[in-house]
Amino acid sequence: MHIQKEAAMSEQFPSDFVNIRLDRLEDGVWVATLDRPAKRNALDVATIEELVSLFSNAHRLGARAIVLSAEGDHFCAGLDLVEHHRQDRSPAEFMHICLRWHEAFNKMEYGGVPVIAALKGAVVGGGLELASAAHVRVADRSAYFALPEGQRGLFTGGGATIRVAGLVGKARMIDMMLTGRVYQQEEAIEVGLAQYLVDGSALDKALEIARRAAQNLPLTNFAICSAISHMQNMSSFDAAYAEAVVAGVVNTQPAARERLEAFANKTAARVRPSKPAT
Ligand code: 1HE
Repeated sequence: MHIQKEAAMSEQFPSDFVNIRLDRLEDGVWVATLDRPAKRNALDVATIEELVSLFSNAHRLGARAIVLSAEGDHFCAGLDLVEHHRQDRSPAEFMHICLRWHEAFNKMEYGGVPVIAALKGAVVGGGLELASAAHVRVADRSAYFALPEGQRGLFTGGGATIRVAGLVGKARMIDMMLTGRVYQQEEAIEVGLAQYLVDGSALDKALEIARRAAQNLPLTNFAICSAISHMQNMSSFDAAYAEAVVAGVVNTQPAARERLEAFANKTAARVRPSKPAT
């Protein structure tokens, strides 16, 4: 009975999505594509609910890694400003909107499934908040990063004060908001907004990273893509304790025995310096 219910749920998921397209590839790699290019993938209420559903269910439904991509020339233009303008929300209503953003982005960051963002064009406002909840960010040469809220009479509400400040430091975030400063290309990498800059397609590189990550054991990836974030929220003393507990569980998992045996037998790959760029 229970199994039937689960199966029915997984069949439905995510057939009711409108603004996100989901392609499940081989080996549990999923590609989730923001699919509202006519609105530059602006995040309206419906899209945020789809993100909550996607990232709440992905681990349970067998995703081993997720590439977060976008249709059109731009990754994401942030909060749907037209919807926000038309709705004329009260402070309490907008607070609850922000709480749903946090639900979506927390499920993404703490959900235990590696999320690799493939970035292009505008990665701005709430779009940068979304990207900063991913575990790895890959930018192509068209990608540019900004927090235009300051100029629009707004403030960030989707976690930028935590995640963007965490990536670039509070001084840079304050400057971005006060002046509308835009980061792109090598400078964006230098300040920590993305970890990879590619001449070709960010999606191809993100897929390569996702496929590689998906080869790790799921419990190991769960720890990497959940425990590290949780531990940043703890005192060093408590984080060290939590690390020991997580390592106790992960480092003794039966599935790891084969990999340890291969190392002991000298059949496993050794860690070597990467090849110098040619
Ligand atoms: C939008 C949005 C949007 C585009 N909400 N509809 N974010 C921003 O301040 C970014 C606002 N957007 C832009 O600066 C530009 O639109 C872009 C640089 C992203 C793209 O420029 P462009 O020239 O390719 O497109 P466009 O002509 O400006 O817009 C095309 C359509 O997308 C148009 O709709 P149309 O029906 O008139 O064709 C735009 O209205 C629509 N569009 N961006 C709604 N953001 C939880 S707090 C989070 C705080 C924030 O994120 S504040 C938002 C910051």
